[in-house]
Amino acid sequence: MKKISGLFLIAFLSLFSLVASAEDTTVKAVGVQFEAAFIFIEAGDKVSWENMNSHNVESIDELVPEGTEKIMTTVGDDVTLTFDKPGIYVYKCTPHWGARMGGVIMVGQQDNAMETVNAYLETVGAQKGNLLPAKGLLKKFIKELESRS
Ligand SMILES: [Cu+2]
Repeated sequence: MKKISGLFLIAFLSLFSLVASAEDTTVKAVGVQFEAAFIFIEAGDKVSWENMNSHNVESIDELVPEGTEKIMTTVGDDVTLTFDKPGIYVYKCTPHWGARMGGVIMVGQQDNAMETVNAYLETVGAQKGNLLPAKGLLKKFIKELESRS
């Protein structure tokens, strides 16, 4: 049997807690970060954001599955959203995007996750501007994906 790495154990425990908590994942705003910044859910699951007193959730149009409805919550509101469509969603906190406050939600098993993320990175590289803070976020997400595979 292969050695069980700490990361594997953490991934396993997160998976276990996802199952145990019945499809509702909580993301907490701490300072100008979302914890956890990267979450993995199944289609139809809910995500709740807490401690959002000066924060919000805004989907980044270029970095979500095609045909996704825009997400734009009110700054200060704790919200719960349901993700029905599989894919990879990148979102930001509008007021703190300059500080790279954002996150990534992967909905469903994505066999082409790495390709999708690389395509997102190309889009960021081509458009720059307001998309630039997504670069570091996506690179960290790649590391997370690698640690899970
Ligand atoms: Cu914020």
